[in-house]
Amino acid sequence: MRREIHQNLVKRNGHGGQNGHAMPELPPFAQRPAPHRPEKEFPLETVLADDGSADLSRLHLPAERLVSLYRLMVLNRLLDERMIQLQRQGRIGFYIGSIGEEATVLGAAAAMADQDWIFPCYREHGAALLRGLPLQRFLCDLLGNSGDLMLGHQMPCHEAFAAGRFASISSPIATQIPQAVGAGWAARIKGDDMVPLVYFGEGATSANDFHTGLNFAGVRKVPVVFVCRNNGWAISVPRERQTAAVTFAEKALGYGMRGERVDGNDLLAVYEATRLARARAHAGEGPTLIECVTYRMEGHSTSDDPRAYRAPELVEPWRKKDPILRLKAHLAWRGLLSEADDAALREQAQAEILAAMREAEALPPKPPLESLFQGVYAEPLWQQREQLEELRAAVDADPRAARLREEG
Ligand SMILES: Cc1ncc(C[n+]2csc(CCOP(=O)(O)OP(=O)(O)O)c2C)c(N)n1
Repeated sequence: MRREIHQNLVKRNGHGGQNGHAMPELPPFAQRPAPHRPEKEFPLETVLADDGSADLSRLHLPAERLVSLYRLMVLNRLLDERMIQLQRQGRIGFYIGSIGEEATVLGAAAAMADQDWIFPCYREHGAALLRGLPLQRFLCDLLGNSGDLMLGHQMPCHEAFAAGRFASISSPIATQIPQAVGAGWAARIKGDDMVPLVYFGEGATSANDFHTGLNFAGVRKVPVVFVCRNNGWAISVPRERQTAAVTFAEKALGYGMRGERVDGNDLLAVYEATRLARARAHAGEGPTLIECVTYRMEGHSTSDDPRAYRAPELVEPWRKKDPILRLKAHLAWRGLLSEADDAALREQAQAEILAAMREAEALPPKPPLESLFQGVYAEPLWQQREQLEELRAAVDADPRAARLREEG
């Protein structure tokens, strides 16, 4: 039987390679050129020029959608700035934002279809908002209060929004990669038109789950889009310490899939690369790894101080490449946004954030005790019911119980 299969394979693929697979004709070993030149084969794709102009034939985004994405980028930026301030004031415990990376986050999410699941890392709050997560609910997650969709079970900034197909965030680096591949593989088996989008930082490419996920996706031609946010840093580890490769995009070659390298501060380039990757995946052509080259302008999170390991001069050149300024220049170039429009839109975004924060802070500060095991199992286990009873009794016996009960 085995011999028959082997003979069939040989018949199908011809002789020459391992297991009968045909190998391409190459010059003799010693005369072969170096395998590839990544800088040439994975050039940095840019659509937006420095002056805001762009080849409009490469745009597949209606003007209105572009303006609304710009508005969301601004909201995302102002939200991050405000939340960092609130953390410093002690009103929230922790924050992790995407200042400087908004084009990568929003450009990729905007290019996917509504039915596609998003598997986030932890900097993609903009994508959750794009998928309809109400701002007030996001803020409740930061407070872990009674309005928190995660019922206080997750750490802050680990929102999930099932209604918007935005999957739960896992803190351990890269775990979302095989999860997304599994979702894509399941969709393919079921015949669903669903292509997952998975985000991760360049640091995640050093984790086993990156290899496991990409290898499986390559072998099985799983419909999935991998977006590597190469923001230069994994906390204090610079990009150069993460890989000896020239680019992250070239890693796609080793998994037999297509790799792209785009300017991650150019919303139009990120959108276009993701749109094409989604179309290929949908057409059965398998996965794509997209490296978005961007920069983490702030610390890793509010628990980090980049001054300890990063010279400020390194950040300066990136200020000129700010993704929001670049898209604003483009909108101005096309006559889609005036300075007055921009000022009004910023004012509106600030007001929205303040109103949402006011509403979130007015809610009872804790989810009800009963929600402790909610969503853990379909039906609570007897052990969990018992533990909850014990806890309830302990809370009632505590002199501070009245206050705790008041808080919910
Ligand atoms: C498996 C694992 N190892 C280490 C950590 C600690 N950790 C949290 S964030 C982070 C850096 C990740 O950097 P990168 O993947 O480049 O994403 P970025 O934060 O830059 O967006 C590390 C090492 C973790 N969360 N999980």
